[in-house]
This record gives sequence, structure tokens and C-alpha cells, in this order.
Amino acid sequence: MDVRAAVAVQAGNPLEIMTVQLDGPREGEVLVEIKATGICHTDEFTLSGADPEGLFPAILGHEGAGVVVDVGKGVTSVKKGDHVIPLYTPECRQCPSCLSRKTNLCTAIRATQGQGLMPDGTSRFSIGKDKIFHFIGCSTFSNFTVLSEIAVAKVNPDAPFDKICYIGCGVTTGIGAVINTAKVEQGATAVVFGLGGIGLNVIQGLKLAGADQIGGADYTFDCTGNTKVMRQALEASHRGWGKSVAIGVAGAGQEISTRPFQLVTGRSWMGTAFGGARGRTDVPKIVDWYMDGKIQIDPMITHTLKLEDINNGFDLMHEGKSIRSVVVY
Ligand code: 022
Ligand code: ZN
Repeated sequence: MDVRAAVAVQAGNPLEIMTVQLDGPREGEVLVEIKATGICHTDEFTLSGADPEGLFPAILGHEGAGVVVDVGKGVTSVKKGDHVIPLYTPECRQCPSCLSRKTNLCTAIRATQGQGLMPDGTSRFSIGKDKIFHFIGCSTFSNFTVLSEIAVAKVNPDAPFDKICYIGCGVTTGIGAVINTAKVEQGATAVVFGLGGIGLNVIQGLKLAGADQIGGADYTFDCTGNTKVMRQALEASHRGWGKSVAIGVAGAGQEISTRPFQLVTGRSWMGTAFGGARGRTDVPKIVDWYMDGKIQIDPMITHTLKLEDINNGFDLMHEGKSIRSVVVY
């Protein structure tokens, strides 16, 4: 079928809005009509060419929400009409990582996902004879995309797509880092470095966790991806028990450092991907928290754009003028 997509043709160039071909879902896959997608710094990082694993041409985007319109053979967990959020961290519930209960980093389709391909080693997107790569198993900068069944979370159908798409990355990453990774307790104090689309969600996670004061330092969170800030965050955490969580994605080949003294005096340095959230289990709960008014999303969505204007969303991010831009199809 023909679909409309913003294609990352070449590193460093703006996205090109075009019609591309999408094959239907194969075994274990679902076809999803994407209704809205956020624009995240990780899309920008890949588009810029700074990510050595970035593949081109590709359809970027990983913060989406939409409706299942077709399912491949053997798909049982979702059906046509279900509302879903794509997951760049899937949850198969069968691999050693999922069974360990100690990590959210499912390995079931990790290898092909990193190669921009579906689990059978092929791409569903093409222009004529040329294949276009998928991006971290999502490719939400297209009005339709094919996803692995284990990489979709079925969510409350009453929830608005243009808000809950943000739960596909920033909201879950920020709140999850507090609840799942740091395990912040009532009355704790915390410092958050970097108050963008993720840092603000760390703050609302801290509120949920009952943190006493966002300004002390039992827990610190880096939401910048800057390795100097990561060091400051560790060293700003409390002697004896401080925990510092790296959330920001640093450039390829960068290293972090501190004096071992900082660690032997009881500080812990940790990191998190997708807030330690188990996608199919935790994402629907976060959507319900939003619908129940337990968390906020609307005030952080500063701009809403059409697909044709997606490059303006990247400009707003560069200029520091947006927290989140959302493309509505
Ligand atoms: C997305 N991220 C941050 C903001 N938007 C983000 C954060 C962390 C990762 C990916 C994206 C991440 C951390 C650790 C890993 N990834 C490796 C996980 C693993 O090896 O199992 C990561 C993920 C997916 C991909 C690459 C790196 C990919 O599909 N290419 C989760
Ligand atoms: Zn993201």
C-alpha cells in the first residue's frame, strides 16, 4: 500500500515528505495506522548522522500512538481496532531478560531491530526497488507502519492519540526512571539535571513517588546526555546512599569518569532505557494514570504540527523553543 512518510534520506539533511510503499504484516506482525507522533531528541541524534549505527534511508520516529488495522498470522494479543502505542523496547515475556524480572531490555528481536529490519530480516518499507530501513522497531514518522506484535502496548481507546503518543518515550522514560530504576521512596530528596521533555517527567515521577523536596540529593537524574553533567549529578548525590541515574543518551564513543572515592563512599551510578518500563505491561497503566488525572501531559506538548511541517519541529527543538512537538496525521 501507499503511505505518507517523512523519510530520512541522508544524514544531516531535512526529512523529505513523500509517498512510499508499505508491505502488509507478516507472521507475528501488526499494521498500525499512526494517528500522532512526538519528535524526540533521539530522532534528531540519528538524523544528524552522529549515531554511528544510524541507517539511511530510514523512516524515523518512535513516540507514536495509533490503531491496529491488520494483523499477520499467529497474532493473538491484539486485533483490528485496538488502540496501541509502539514500543522501541519490546516485551516478549519469554526471553531470558524478560523472564529474569531484573531488566526491561527484551532481547527477542534486538538484533534485527538494530539493523533497521523486521525480525525475519527484511524491511516492509520501500520506494520502488529500494528498501527503506525501519527505526528502532517503530518508524512512526509514517501514517502507517508495521510493528512486531511484542512491540505494541494495547491501551485505553478513550485516550487522545495526540497526547498519549508522548507515553511512547518521554513520559515513560522520565516517570519510569524514578519508579522502576531509582525506586525513589516517600520523603526522599532529588536533583534533576536537564529540564526538557524527559526531565519534566522525572519531576512528575518524583511527585508521584512522594519525594519531599526536588532540590536536595538522595537521588539525582541526568536528562542531558552531557557526560560532564552526568559526573556532576553523581557527585551531587548524597554520601553513603546517593543514587544517580543517567537517562540522557550521550554521543557515540563518549566516556564518563569520576574518582573511585565517589563510589566507595556509597554513591551508586546507574542508567536506564525507557525508564526501566516493561512496555506491554507498564505503558497501558501510564495511559490510565493520564486518563485518571494522576499525571499531566498536555502542558508539556508545546507545539502540534502537520506531517508536512515536521522539519519545523526539529528547528524548534534545536532552538530550545519546544518541550514536545507532536505531529498529528
Ligand atoms: C529514545 N531513547 C532516549 C530518548 N528516546 C533511548 C534511550 C535508550 C536506548 C534507546 C533509546 C537504549 C539504551 C540501551 C539500549 N538502547 C540497548 C538495549 C539493548 O541492547 O537491549 C537501545 C534500544 C534500541 C535500539 C538501540 C539502543 C535499537 O533498536 N536500535 C532500546
Ligand atoms: Zn525518545
